Amino acid sequence: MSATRIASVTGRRLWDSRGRPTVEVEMTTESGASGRAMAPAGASTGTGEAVDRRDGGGAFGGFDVTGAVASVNEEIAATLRGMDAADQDGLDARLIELDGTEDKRRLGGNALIAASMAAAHAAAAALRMPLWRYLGGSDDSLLPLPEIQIFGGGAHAGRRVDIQDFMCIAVGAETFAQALDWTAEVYRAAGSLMAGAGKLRGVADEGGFWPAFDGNEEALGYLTRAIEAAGLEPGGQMAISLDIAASEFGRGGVYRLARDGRDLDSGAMIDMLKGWLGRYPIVSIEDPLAEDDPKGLKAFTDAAGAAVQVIGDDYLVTNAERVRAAAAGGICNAVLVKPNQAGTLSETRAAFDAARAAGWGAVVSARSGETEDVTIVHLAVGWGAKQLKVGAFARSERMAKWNEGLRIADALDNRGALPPRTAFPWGR
Ligand code: 2PG
Ligand code: MG
Repeated sequence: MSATRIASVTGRRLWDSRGRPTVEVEMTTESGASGRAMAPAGASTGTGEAVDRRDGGGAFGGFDVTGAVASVNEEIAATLRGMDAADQDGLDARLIELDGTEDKRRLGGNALIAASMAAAHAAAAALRMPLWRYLGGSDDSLLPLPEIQIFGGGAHAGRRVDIQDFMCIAVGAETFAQALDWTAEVYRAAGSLMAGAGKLRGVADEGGFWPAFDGNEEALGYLTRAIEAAGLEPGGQMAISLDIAASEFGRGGVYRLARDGRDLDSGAMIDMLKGWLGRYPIVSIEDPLAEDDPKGLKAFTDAAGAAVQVIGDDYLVTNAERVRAAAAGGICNAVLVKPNQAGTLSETRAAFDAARAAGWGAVVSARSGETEDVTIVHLAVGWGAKQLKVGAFARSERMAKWNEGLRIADALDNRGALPPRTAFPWGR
């Protein structure tokens, strides 16, 4: 008997934060340890992502996953049984080979990522280690700097505004706990400002306030005022981070800003964003141009990338090859790392390693459709990723992750210290 040899693999259908079916995989080892993981789901997806297997048809809007769960219980279980849960690379390679498609659509990216992450949980449990430590963490590991949504938008808020995520980053915080304390105050202040202006309409998919704004830029004014109202110095202590998610409203070099009632070409988009950089304390911008506009992405990075983090999400889709090519071409300077975009943990790790090798930033990220699964927090700490994006400071699928970070912090010698400011583009 080997402690980490896989004895059983079970798939089940559970529900995600949007009330849609999702896949959970539970894996046991011969020593009786078990681990489980659930697949998240995106709404603003890049075209190069691993594809979830969904049933289609009338039930649950076509989002049902009985086929993906069957993939787990039949082919995946039969293949993984007897393999070593601690051999992540070997096991993921078998999963990729078994699926046999370019984008994992046969067995389903949702089935594969849940199985791949469940193996890491099972191996860690069999070795009696917390997952973050099993993944490479040590007593002096650092916690990632949180990037936290205050207003939602885009595909996560019925396109009420075009821009998708208005977030804040506690650039002046020294510990993970302090970053959360400050963010809690900003989130509260933003809610009060919205209520005072008669604009409070509940929350969007990731828990950020529903963006009842008259234009995209109005949200930036509110966010800056919320930082001030929380008693924090905009830029010095709390800065702004945006996910433009431009692939959602830009195609073929035309960007249709429905909320502002205008169409921009790539150059005008860049000018608009540069204007925002001049007027608001923004330190990070994700997907400023669309995935089909690498020239625009490069032009933006050339213009702003020395001072601002430019994150590729839809264009890079957590793919190591794409990260290497984009780094060589100077197309952005950081990558969003989403395990389910890649489809297995080892491919996710490869994309993260490629970013590190290029001297890039890397932000481990949740999806807009989430669950109580906290694997990404362990990945960020264990791998030494310096940033974590999880959505807002509300809704338990988000808070589960922030709270898990606080628990991990308690186990560390430094009690949850963040990387020094000089580790980030805005501190250099
Ligand atoms: C993103 C994510 C999270 P989605 O675009 O970065 O905000 O959204 O999961 O819908 O792709
Ligand atoms: Mg994004």
